[in-house]
Amino acid sequence: MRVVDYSDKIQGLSVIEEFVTEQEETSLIDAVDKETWCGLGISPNPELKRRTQQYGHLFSYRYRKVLQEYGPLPAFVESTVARIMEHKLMPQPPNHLLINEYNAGQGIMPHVGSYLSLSLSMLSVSAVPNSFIFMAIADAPTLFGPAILSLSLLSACIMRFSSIDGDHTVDVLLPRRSIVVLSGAARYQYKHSISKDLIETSSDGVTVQRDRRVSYTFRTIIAWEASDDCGCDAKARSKADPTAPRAAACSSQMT
Ligand SMILES: O=C(O)CCC(=O)C(=O)O
Repeated sequence: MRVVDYSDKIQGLSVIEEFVTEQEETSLIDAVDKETWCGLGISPNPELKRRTQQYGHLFSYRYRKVLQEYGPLPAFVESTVARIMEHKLMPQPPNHLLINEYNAGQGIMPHVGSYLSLSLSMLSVSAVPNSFIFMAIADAPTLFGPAILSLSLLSACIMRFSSIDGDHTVDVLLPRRSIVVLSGAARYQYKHSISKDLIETSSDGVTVQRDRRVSYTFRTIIAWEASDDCGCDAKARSKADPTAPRAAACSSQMT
């Protein structure tokens, strides 16, 4: 394992390379390929334009809330979760695992990881308070805890981080079998996205040839339902007090 610390570019952002071995990658892929995928017209979450699986809890993109507790995360992910906790990458064990599959032409639109809000009628629609401080002010709990992790399997990709005030963009290489850790500003003050391109070139000239990519995203659900306060004045808020962890941003998960 090798930690690549991006905190000089974005506070709270790091990538741990070789987080899982090749053998572990194969078992993680075999495990999900035996399970049922949803998305692309298949329930739950038929509206998603890529295939997904959820474990621990079922989050509905349509209703913007957690609908069901499935139970503990599956056994095939136990050793990965143990490693996450051993390295103190999350303050609390994850209770939600989202698996995304990206094939040719599939990516994910810019969104803040604190909230998976969606409107079916628009591609980029909603934003929410996303800090504990702001939660108290707005009485609007966020759904997920302060660290979000995503493990890249089968393919590398470039994740683009764009500050919610639009002033700063950083492209980060997520190598195959690495895990990216989003906390602090990376988690609350930046949107992240992945392009649909099969050949991606980052702003600093790194080129990635994408293949089928499967990501395991680990989160801790802290509330089942988020506020309807869409926080559309997020930009104004973050400009007003850029140091406070209270920025919100528009999010979209539709692609
Ligand atoms: O695929 C990834 O690594 C990120 C997934 C993600 O950001 C999400 O599903 O919200």
